[in-house]
Amino acid sequence: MFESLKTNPRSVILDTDIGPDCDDVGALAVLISYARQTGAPILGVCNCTSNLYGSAAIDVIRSHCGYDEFPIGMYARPGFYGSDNPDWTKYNRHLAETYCEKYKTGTLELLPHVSFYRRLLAGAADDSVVLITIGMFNNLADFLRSPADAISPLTGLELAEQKVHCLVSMAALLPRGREFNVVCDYRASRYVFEHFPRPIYLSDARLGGSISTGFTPQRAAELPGNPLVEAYQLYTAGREKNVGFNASFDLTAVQFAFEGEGELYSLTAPGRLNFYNEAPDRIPEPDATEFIPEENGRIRFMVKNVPDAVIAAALQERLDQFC
Ligand SMILES: [Ca+2]
Repeated sequence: MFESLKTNPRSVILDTDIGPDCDDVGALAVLISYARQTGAPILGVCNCTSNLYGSAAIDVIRSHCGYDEFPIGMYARPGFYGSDNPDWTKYNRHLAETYCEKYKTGTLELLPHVSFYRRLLAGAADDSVVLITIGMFNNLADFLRSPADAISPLTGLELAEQKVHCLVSMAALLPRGREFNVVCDYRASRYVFEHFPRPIYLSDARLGGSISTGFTPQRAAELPGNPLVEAYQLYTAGREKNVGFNASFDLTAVQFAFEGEGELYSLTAPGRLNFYNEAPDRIPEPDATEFIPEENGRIRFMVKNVPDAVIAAALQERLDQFC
């Protein structure tokens, strides 16, 4: 049985790509809503891209939601989904430049990703942390591979084994296919799925893709200066329909971490992810995954128990708390 954060309010670390899609902003707001309600503290939030606007957006959303006592980490290498592509800066640039004083004055404190994980986990009690990833796996893979250092005599894998209860991720496809968060750094993804020493629970891209949450343009006009609402408007601007609304991929992973199995979700039997190559003539290495049920497997996928509208309404209620 999955031990939800509502039942046992462990600390949470969120790892997000906050840029290529706007559901990361919604997921962070939902996390803060649940953290307040349950008392499960947010230990830290880490940006897995090289895009500084994303880190500033984390700061803006946490301030807006009134929960800013956690450190922010950031991928320490350049060139990974950075600020050079307009598709990755549709809303985070606006949030940074409009609302983030620390960004504007160059005083936003950011921990390099490996130190972020090592410091937070070294200081945590055993089995006390739930990791939630809603982006690529580069941060987590680098941390797991990290050797003992001045921060901790334990390796990354040993810290994860000792301090982390489980990993909840928005990633992969059930039963098989190529999914964005996995494909973007498939070597890192593979390392995590094959070596992460604790149970892994996945919200696959098909689960959240049909669950719509957001804010109508009319509502947005009534809520000027709300960075959460503006992120959704900017990200969806120019669409032919449903402007202001977006798929809820990342929000469902956060929701499951807190709600667990029950009214909304069940879990598949355990298994593992096998990497395969869908197009060996075009793709250099296996970057697609297929779920192989296996009695001693560490991975389970979430399954919806209720119609999309029920899950959407529960998520929307949490987003609306910050309007
Ligand atoms: Ca994401």
